[in-house]
Formats: sequence, structure tokens, C-alpha cells
Amino acid sequence: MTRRTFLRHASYLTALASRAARDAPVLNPALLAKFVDPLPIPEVAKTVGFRTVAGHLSASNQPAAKVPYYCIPMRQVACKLHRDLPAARLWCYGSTAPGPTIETRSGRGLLIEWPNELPDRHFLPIDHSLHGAEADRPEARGVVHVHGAKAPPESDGYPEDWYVPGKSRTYFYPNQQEPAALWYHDHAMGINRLNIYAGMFGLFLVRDDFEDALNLPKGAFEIPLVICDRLLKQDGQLYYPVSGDPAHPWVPEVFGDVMLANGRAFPYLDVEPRKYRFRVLNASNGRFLHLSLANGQTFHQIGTDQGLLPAPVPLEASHLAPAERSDLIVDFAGHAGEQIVVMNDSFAVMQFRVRLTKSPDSSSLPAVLRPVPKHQESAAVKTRPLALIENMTMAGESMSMLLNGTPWHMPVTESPVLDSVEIWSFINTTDDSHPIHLHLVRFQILDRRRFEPFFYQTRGEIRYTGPVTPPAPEEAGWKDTVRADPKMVTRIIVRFEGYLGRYVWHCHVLEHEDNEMMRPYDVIPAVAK
Ligand SMILES: [Cu+2]
Repeated sequence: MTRRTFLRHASYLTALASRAARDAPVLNPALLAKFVDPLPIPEVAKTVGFRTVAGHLSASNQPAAKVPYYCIPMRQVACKLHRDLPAARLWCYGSTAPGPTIETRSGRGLLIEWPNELPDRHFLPIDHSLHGAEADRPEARGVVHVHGAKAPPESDGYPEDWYVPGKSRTYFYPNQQEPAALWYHDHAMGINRLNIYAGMFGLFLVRDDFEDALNLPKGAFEIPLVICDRLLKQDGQLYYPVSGDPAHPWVPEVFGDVMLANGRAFPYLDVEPRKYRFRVLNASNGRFLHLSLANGQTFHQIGTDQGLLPAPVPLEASHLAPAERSDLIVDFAGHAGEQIVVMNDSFAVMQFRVRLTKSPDSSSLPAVLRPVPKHQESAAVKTRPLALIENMTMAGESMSMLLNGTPWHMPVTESPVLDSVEIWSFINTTDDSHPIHLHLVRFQILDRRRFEPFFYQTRGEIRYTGPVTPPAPEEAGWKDTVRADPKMVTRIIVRFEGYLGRYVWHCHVLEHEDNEMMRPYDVIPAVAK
């Protein structure tokens, strides 16, 4: 058996996980002083020169052209996560987690070399019974994926294309896509959850003249905000929970109680009483964020995963599944002197300290942003019903989560034709919400609708039990990750643009992804008539 399924009782697992957490010397975040560290701002990545893209002919029609060239190594570093804690061991890109922010323009290609300079041994608990993480595999494997990038397959970071310390890869990102907050992260088969938990992620911002002309807050007033949760040991080191079964340490989900914003626990940011733009990313392994401001203040969402919305959406809370992004405008005018806590549900994440004075604010919040032409359902050449399944035995002892009922190693079952439009219909029979991400493409959410899972599983037919629900206004733009809610059918419509070749689609709860909730897919040429 090359790929393992886990036959375990969910409550048994949860009990084991919580006992393991109790037994471990986990830090109580209530004991950490809040809002004593300034919010770090990741540095902007610097080029180390210009190179031709000759080695990436399939992706460039100008092989002799020289493009910016970056070199960002994977490294082990020691970083302070909080003023009162010793530095924590992290794995990251460059020297911080998040790594340096890539800043680029639509249509301006760039090359990034990603050397693996990690130590040979992992410091988080590998589960060798997971497919792709067998004991004969090297521990410190890495491969980089730019989430949301329309990149050729050889530069997309295929999970099995990992490489070991001492090796390197150079990937070409054509950036032939609209402005958006993309992000880069590790994607190594079977240990992805551990590498990202260790700190291997960063932002990749694409801009263009159209967006510039909107006169949104920029420079010091545009703040990247990468939020994730972690468990820490008493000594400030990362703690990754284990099942309690040494042969199978995998746990189905990880939820930390220490919230990190740009890699710092419960930081603060001094702001002026004026408009700010926040580029928010949920980089958590499994936590869904519900961010709000403790003073009840509303704000506006202007963009989602793949760029600007048609118009700003006023919100009191921003809901982000793992890997989703929101582009927010917060106006602190009228709040001079206030201290405003950013909450996730009822827990603090960070604090804004609004100064008494401001510099002139000439930025805008336009009433109209960027048109999002709707894909028509009639344009779809195919609808794929894709069940999300958590297999349970009669005794309720199953624990394997699958896409389309199919494990990773099976032959490809989704092969859309290049430039064709398809509807993918995620039939979520499980009790969990799964953020489903497709590489290469952007898509639109059509709708969600409650159905009867038992009837579906026993009869193979969908019996709807609720009304058709359109996406929320803040989701009604270009997306690359969609919440497939429990007991709902979630439909997306996708044009498979860009490149032919092998990509993946997967759940972005990283513990699910590492344990079978990922599948390859192929973009294929149209058959000549
Ligand atoms: Cu999932």
C-alpha cells in the first residue's frame, strides 16, 4: 500500500490530541503581555540582477528578454515571536516568516531561484505513514508554490517535485494576470503542513496601472497582514500536536491559541486617523478567521483572492478560510487617540493605536472598482460532480478524507480542455468546511445549496433541502479558493486558461491536504476535429 488511510475514531483522535496538548508544556497565551511588540512589516524582496528566460521557453514568447531575477533561500532561522519569549526556531524564506514580499506588475515576468538551505533533519513530527512522507524519504524536502499564480506547470511547484538541502530550482512567473495578493508557500508532499507551520510562506503582490489610478491608500498606508495561529511551548518554540500514537502522529486539524500577525504574537500598529489598505492573508493550517474591530467599526472589502471586487463591500467582519485573502480599507478618521483591538471571534489578534494627528489623506475609496464579467453557466462545456468524503466505518471509525472519492496516487480524473469553461460542483458530505483551491486558474462562485448527505451516499442522488444561496458580495469576485461548507453543494465556474499540463487541486486545511485531500489534474489540448 503506497498510500495509507487512517481508521480511527474521530473523538478518540480528538481526545488523544487534547491529551497530548495537555501533557506538552504548552504556553498559556493569557500569560503573554498583549500589544507590546510593533507589527513587523516584511521587507520587499530585492532583485539580484536580470536574466533571460531562455530556460522557460514554454512560458515566454520572448526567450531573449531579460527579467528581474530574485534568489530567496529556504532557511532555518531563530526569530522572536514575542518580546518576552526567547527566539523560536523557524523554517522560512530569507530570514523572516513571512518571507520577503515580492512586488511586481501585471505582465512583467520574473524569475525566482529558491535554494533549499535547510538543515537535513526536520524539527516537527513527520508522519511516515502518510503517502509521500515514507521513512526512506529525506526529511527536509521543499518545493515552492505561488498560490494564485498563473504559472507554467514546471514552475508551479508540483508536490512531488520537492528537492533536498544543497539543491535549488529557478521558477519563472509570467504574471500575465490581474493585480492580486498572491502568496508563496511550501508544497512538499506529505510534510506541507509542517513546513508551512514552521514558517515557509510570504506574500506576492501583483499591481497594474488600472489599480494605481484608483488612488487607494499606498506606501506607508498599505499594510500587509499575514495572520496565522500557532501553539507554543513554554520556552517559546513552536509546538505541533501529535495524535499520541507514535506510528501515526498525524492529527486531523491543528488550532493554535497564539495569534501571529506578520510573525509576531499579539502586536500593535501605530496608525494615523485616516484611511489604510490592509492586504490580509489567512496563513493558518486549519483555522477559519472571523476578523472584526472591537469598537464595532465597519470597514470595506475591496478585493478578494484574485483581485478587486466590482465595488467596495461594507463589512463588520471579514471571514477568511485558510489561504483566502481579503483586501480591506479601514478608515481611522474620527478615531484619533483610540486603541482598537482586532478580534478573531472573541480573541485578540492585534491592536491599532490611532495617533492624534495625521498627514494629509488624499487617497480614495472609489464607489466603483474593477468590473468582474460574469461567467455564464451556458458557457460551461462540462459539469463535474466532485464529492468531498470522510470515510467512516459502521462503528464510526474512519478517518480518511478524499476528493472525488479518489486518493492521490490514482490516475487523473479531471482533465479540462485548455480555454474551456467548466462547472465544478463540490458535494461536501462531511461535517467540516473545506477550503478548496485549484492551481493555475481563477474562478467565480455560482452558489451553495444544502442537500441530504445520507441520501446521496446511499442512493447516489442529490436531494436538495435548502434554497440556492448566491455567494456573499465579498466573495462575488475572482477567487482561487472557495469554502465548501458542510452538507452543502458548492458550485464554481472556471475557465482553464494559461498553460497545458499537470496541476493540482486540494483542500487548504493543510492536515487534510497532507492526508489524501489533494488530487492531480491535467489541462489538455482540444482534440483536432
Ligand atoms: Cu479539508
